[in-house]
Amino acid sequence: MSQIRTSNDLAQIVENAVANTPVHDIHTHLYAPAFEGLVLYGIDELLIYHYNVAEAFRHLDLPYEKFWALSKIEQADLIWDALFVRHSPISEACRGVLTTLSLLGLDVNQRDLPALRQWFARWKPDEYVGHCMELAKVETICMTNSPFDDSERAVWDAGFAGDARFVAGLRIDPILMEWEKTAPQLIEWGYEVSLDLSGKTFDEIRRFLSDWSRRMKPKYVMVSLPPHFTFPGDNIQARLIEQAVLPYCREWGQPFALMMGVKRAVNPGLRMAGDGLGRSDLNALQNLCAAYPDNKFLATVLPRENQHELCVLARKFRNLHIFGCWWFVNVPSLIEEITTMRVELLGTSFTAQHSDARVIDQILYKWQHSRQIIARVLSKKYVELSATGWTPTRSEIERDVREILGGGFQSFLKS
Ligand code: FIX
Ligand code: ZN
Repeated sequence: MSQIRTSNDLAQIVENAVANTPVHDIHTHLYAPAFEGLVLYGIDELLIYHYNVAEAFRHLDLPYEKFWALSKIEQADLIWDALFVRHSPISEACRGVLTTLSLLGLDVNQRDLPALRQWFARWKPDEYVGHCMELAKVETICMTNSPFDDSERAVWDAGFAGDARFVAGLRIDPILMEWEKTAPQLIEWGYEVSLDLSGKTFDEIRRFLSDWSRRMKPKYVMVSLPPHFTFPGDNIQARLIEQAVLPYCREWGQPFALMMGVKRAVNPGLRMAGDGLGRSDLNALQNLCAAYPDNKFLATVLPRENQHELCVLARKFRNLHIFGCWWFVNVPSLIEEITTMRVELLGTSFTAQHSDARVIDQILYKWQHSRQIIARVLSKKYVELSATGWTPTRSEIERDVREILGGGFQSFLKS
């Protein structure tokens, strides 16, 4: 067994392992190139990412609707001016744009937006997706796929041939969060459901999900939930989960992914940038894991205040796999805190990060920033381990890193 001697050696090995292990990005809003218009890339898309929109409006003094009426290029110009020219781009989202450009080999110091636009114009989407995945060392990307999205559905209807780099995740928010709007849609598509959940409703929702499962072959079914979500309960949402979603998941062997704690449209004028967060009641997740040992659950939570409780829940339930530092906790100080806590409470049995990228280029910065932090956290832990006399080998470290960068998630899917 090759022994690693000093803490510097150890840090170097961890850094290399974390930097070079290909990741499975298990939750994104990215699409395979075949989805054409849904594939976002380039400097303007990077600038108008909703994280930047929210930050820019702290400096812009035009009405929201005037901003939305502008072209993407005009919106990007305003954001560039507000966040990069008039102030230093030191927020995580702004730094992310610069890390991305720099990893693409561009000179950010020129502060030359037209030149950046020219550079991106030469790329074709398919080549560019491959280029970003290679640079970011991302092996597979899990999309967020909604049968309720008209432009996306058209691609599935046309018979999407599949793309080995992309896997599907079946999104069901419209069913669980907006049943009154969704039921008529399902009826129109030929499913015999009723607003009051009577008759064949649950069977028919399962049939709907199964039909889409055959098409999409999703790895899991997912929903984002508000802070007030409770389970069990005498409400439509809880009954749909209990009698349609969970039986479907058991039948297809798919985990149910809960992304908890989002408060939609706190400021509707900001559109997608207007969502906030609120502390969630994780008893709901505990009740699900305890009552349904034959179901598998994936979970990530938005509020910092829920992170510790989530770790403890994962210690109690092996049918729960926790993942990622989602959205407002995907900032360096909190990634470090959350990842440290997870390692201390769960060892390596969690998935450290997902990108949530919407623009393909973002996988560059999101993974680069997170990898640096994950490496730092792990190095510290292996040094502490060595102090006991248990010296980790290079292959043990590489195995562990594979586990927290997607390998553990894949084993969980197979379990
Ligand atoms: O619900 C989700 O999947 C969220 O990640 C998104 O709705 C959110 O807009 C986002 O992009 C966060 O990173
Ligand atoms: Zn997301």
